[in-house]
Amino acid sequence: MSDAVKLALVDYCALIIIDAPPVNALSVAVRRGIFESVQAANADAAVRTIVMTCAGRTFIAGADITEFGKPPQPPALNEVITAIESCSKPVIAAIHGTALGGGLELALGCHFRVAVKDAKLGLPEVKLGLLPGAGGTQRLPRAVGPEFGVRMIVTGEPIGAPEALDHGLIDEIVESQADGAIAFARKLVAEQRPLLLLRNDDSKLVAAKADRSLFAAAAAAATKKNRGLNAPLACAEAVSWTLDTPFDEALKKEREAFLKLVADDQAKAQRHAFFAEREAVKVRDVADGVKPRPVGRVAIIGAGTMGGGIAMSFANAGIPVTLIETGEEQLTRGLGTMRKNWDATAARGGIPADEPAKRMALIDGKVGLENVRDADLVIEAVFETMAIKKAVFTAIDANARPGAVLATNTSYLDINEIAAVTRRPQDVLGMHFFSPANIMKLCEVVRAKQTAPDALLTATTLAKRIGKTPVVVGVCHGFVGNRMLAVRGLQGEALLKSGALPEEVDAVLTRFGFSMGPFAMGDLAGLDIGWRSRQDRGIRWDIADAICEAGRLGQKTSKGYYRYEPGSRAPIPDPKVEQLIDATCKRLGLTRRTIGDQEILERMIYPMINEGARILEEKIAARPGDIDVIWLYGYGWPIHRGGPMFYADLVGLRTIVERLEFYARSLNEPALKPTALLGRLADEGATFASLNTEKTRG
Ligand code: T1G
Repeated sequence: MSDAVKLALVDYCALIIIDAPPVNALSVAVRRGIFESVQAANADAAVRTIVMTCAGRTFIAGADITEFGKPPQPPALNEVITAIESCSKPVIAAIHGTALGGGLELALGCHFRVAVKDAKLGLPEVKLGLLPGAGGTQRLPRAVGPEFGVRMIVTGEPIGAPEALDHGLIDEIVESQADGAIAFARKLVAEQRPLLLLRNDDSKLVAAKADRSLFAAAAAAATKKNRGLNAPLACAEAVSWTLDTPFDEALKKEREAFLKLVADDQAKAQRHAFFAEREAVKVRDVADGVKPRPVGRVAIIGAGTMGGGIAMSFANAGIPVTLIETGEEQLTRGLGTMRKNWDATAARGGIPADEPAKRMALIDGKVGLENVRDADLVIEAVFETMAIKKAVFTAIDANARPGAVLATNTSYLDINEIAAVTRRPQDVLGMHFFSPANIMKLCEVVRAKQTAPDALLTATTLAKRIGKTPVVVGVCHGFVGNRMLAVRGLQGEALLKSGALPEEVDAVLTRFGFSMGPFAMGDLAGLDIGWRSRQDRGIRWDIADAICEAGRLGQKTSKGYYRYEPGSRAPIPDPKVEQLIDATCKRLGLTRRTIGDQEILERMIYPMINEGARILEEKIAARPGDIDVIWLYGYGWPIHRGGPMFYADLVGLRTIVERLEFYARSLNEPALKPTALLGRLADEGATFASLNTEKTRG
């Protein structure tokens, strides 16, 4: 037996215990250990039942993703499951924590499944650009029905044990997994219950076989939101084989479909995203032994859109919040918005009906900055001007308790300058949340020159505790995400001057996979925000500024780069915008031309990649994978494209260098010249991935 899998005997029950931290993934050692243990237990005359359980915090969390892309080693998971199904004795899966992917597929090969109440069960392969590759597309629908099965597999969302029991995915909810399973096994023996394998049970397929429209409707609903991803459609097709293809033949087809997907760039991108996110949250260059400071209460300054969203994030995690405003009216408005948002979520069934009141009870609304005194972490989310930030930090410094971490939510500003107005620069850092702050996962944690390591760890630890993905970045204008966004925005302006229209640029980026193009996004956010920021810095974007000067500030004025019908958010191309662009270009003596889609894509994306390389050179971001995570979770970069730096490796750095050099010359734009790092990597035939950690090298 391998160390990862042990075999014990309890009365006449063989206990197969998988112990492969951190999540009992099905590495080759684990697969081999299970395979040998099942065969040994089945051959042992003293054994009458077999229980499969895991040590540690969870049941098997799936195949070992680090093995993907490498030569497969026997036994394959399908062989292990077949060995289980070949047992003449009942095999019971004892589930706690999560049974995901191959872990659930293995449990589906068992005769019975029991789980503790807070266990979760799911097939999330679609989130890795895959489909369940060890019989899940054929066994799960036989357990829960094809309509519910296709929804689980296409969304990849897990379900809890109670719902699993309701749908027949598990046979019983037990107090503790191993003891509960052993007791369940005793019952089986006493009742002489027949052994029925899912592979031989088509009882839940009868209705859908008789009326294919049932399954077709469920599959269509599940794949409706699919945006250019291959895996969801492949998942739905594989599940449909339960209705018309014999089990073993369908298993072969499933394997072929899996192998096709796993080799696909989309799956590589999603695997990269999975590991890059987990690497990004590990704070580098902090000495061992440094611990985060304890945080019992958080003070949020500003109850507006950002402050309210941030306060909700902490209350959602059960952390008490002091919400501070300058006046009762602003406070009441902010609290009202939070309550309305929670009520709406409860009305949709997203949280229990009594949760809004419980979470509101965690929010202590106060007027006056002196109320920061009880907080261990203070987050400022006030108006985005340096003067106001400095005034607020001066007041926070005068009132906050010693050792409190002082965070600013600024999107752009120099945090070293803000820290300098306090007597405690070592406690000052940035926590840049993204709107809507109670929804968006990304939090850029900005390390200023004097930020103490334990203050930094306090911010990243707390961000994770409230379900965010914290990425540590350095101080510069716009940090990482907004700095690259500004580069893309400038290229968007340049493309309009060259001859493109807003709807043409947006169409290229939505086809690339963004849910919304930059011009429609600008209209949604409000064009005056960027306009004011450019004015503050003495920068003029001729067309963007002309649009604002014409009173076209976006959806809030029913017109921006597009026009909007009353009550509608649907962007409609507006000939007046084309006239405005033409007039501006004529005034500037520019001749516009037709711009092709490929040129639009290259001029919008490659300069961003170049800026990402510059950010790495300046050590504002530690790894290319961090930049990918920031764009995936803060700016809606399409998951199946892996992030800007991952995408650059797919295109090839040599190609990107050549195209940037071409545009720099032909457009007379020296800023487009490739950075030294990009040029060096291209010359070496290297990739950005080579600068990542081992796991995120793809
Ligand atoms: N393989 C390898 N490593 C994994 C892993 C996996 N499946 N899951 C997690 N890890 C590592 C992770 O990289 C991190 O490592 C550590 O475990 C803790 O993870 C055949 C083909 C289980 C809900 O998609 O959803 O089965 O950074 O930080 O927040 O059809 O991990 O510490 O070095 O996420 O407590 C399908 C993926 C695979 C589940 C736990 N399974 N994992 O969350 O910890 S494909 C999945 C998760 C498959 C079959 C197909 C979560 C978790 P490090 P963590 P967590």
